[in-house]
Amino acid sequence: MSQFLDNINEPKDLEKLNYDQKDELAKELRDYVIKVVSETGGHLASNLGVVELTIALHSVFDGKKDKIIWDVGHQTYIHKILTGRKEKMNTLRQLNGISGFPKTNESEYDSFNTGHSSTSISVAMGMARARDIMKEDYSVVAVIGDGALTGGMALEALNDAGSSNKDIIVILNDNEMSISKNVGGLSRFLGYMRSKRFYTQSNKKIKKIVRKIPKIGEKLIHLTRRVKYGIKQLFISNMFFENIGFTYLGPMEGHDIEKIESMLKMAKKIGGPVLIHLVTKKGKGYKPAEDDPERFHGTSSFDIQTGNPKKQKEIDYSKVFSEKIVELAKKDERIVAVTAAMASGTGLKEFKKEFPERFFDVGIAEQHALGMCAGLAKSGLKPIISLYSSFYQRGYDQVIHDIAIQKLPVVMCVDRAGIVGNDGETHQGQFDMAFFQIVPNITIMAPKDFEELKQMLEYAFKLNKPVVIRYPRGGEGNTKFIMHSQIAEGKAEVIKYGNDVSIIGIGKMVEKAKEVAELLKIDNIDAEVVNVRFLKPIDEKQIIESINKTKKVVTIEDGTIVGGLYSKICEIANKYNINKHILGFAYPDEFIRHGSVVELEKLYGLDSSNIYKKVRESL
Ligand SMILES: Cc1ncc(C[n+]2csc(CCOP(=O)(O)OP(=O)(O)O)c2C)c(N)n1
Repeated sequence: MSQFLDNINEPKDLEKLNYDQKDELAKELRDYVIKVVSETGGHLASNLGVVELTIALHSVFDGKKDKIIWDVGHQTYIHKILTGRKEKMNTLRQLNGISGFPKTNESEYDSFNTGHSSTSISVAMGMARARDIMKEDYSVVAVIGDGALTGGMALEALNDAGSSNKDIIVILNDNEMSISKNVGGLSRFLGYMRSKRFYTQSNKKIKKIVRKIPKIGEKLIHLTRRVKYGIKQLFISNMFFENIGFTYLGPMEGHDIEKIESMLKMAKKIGGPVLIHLVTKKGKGYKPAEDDPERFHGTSSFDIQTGNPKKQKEIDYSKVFSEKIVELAKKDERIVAVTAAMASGTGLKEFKKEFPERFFDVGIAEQHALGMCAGLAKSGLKPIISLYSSFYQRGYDQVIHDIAIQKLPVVMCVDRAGIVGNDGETHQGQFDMAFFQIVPNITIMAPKDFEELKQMLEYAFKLNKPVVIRYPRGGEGNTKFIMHSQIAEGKAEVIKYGNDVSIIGIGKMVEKAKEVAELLKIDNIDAEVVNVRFLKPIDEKQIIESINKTKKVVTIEDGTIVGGLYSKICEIANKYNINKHILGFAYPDEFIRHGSVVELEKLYGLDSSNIYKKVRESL
């Protein structure tokens, strides 16, 4: 029983509560969200940090009419609970359940879909401009973390918004953390602002002075932006946000609902671009998350009492990468490693520990990270960068323009390639094979298991050119293949010879190819299994040899059907005038929703028993 939460079914219900009751509601919301995430897994620490802010936002704004855009969107669990999805929270991130990110098709209170970082201010600016052109009347609010503010897109948008004079409110949720501790000059600047507690100090001084001015009195505090700006400048030097055109309010304690509400109301009144700087605590109210906000940024299910995960993590691809890259860097001091705010997720934390001066976390800045790798490579070092597949989308031009055209030896590791599962459509890594494949000068590899990843990493540095190595999330419990023939550029590996059907797999799907071959064997169907290893350059010779001798060709990949392995094999067959039906198993040309990887593989017919059935039927 939750005294207040039980009676909140929509934001309007907040009107009935006074501030003490809202504080109680905040406690109940925290307990509820901890309970939910302890079972479903998800982004806990970020949500615990925005409880008061979310209550205040829904108290001041009309979420159906006004537009609240949540940057990244991983911090919207409280928002979901307050906007009619309380009862569905136990389905969070599960197949057919509610998403872990805002979804416009889930609720009219979700005004924009997010998932990738740093988009909110751009979107808000678009909405504000549309509102004014269409002569409509609503507020536009972007809620952005200090981590997300390190992304180039956010800075581009700030630059535009500052000079626009548009009514837009940016709420900077500053908890000093990205996933790990936030980095960079901007983060240092925010730290400086926080330490000064400018707003409270200057605000008191301003009030004192203003009250002394005859006749004008109190009202002046709220009156015009220009006056306020001028007065503030008397006390605050180095006002970055003010200087680029924002009215800056803050920094302010971000867990005081009453204060946040009054600040929001003030921002509405002031008009023009306003930035409210709130200082919050990531993980607030749950000791294990306060003590280790990084681990509780995104967590699997855990025990509430201890905070310990219910399932201990086994070795996975990121860990294998982590160990191997440290081993290689010990032997070659020209190896340097780069990440864009994902040191722990990608497994680069160990590298950082071992070689702090050869490790660079540039913040949520994939474009800069890749551009910087080009510079490192051009100047004689051997950069390796690890980003998640879906975040390479951000740095695509840097891959083409800065790295590939100049054939610079950058090793680009694509972690979370293929379907990642519960984070859903914004995070699925289904496109990388398609978008890397069309770029000239790049070698693309995908290991079939952990051992092959190690070999590929070693090999990649020898190639002395742009290399992509893609591997999936997890990998625990996957087949460990016995066979590991030596890697050679553009050479596939035949795992099993056969005469009836050629099954060509890539990366983790080679395991499925092997399982399908074993199932077909029971029916006396003799399958050949090819581990293609290199999507580019692809082993045309081996592929032609294999498909020429069998009756049927099957491709299996964990990416989109458009432009990946299947497309490549069709191209080869056409090029050499081989007229054979090619059965492609891949994800369809659509965005793949959330659910566990196993469930999604089943749903899209990519589990071995379905592939076997379909191949059997087709023969
Ligand atoms: C383009 C992109 N790169 C990386 C990520 C992974 N990511 C998700 S949340 C996050 C940190 C966000 O930090 P902040 O904005 O400060 O929010 P907080 O969780 O601290 O509240 C990162 C790096 C992402 N979502 N999008």
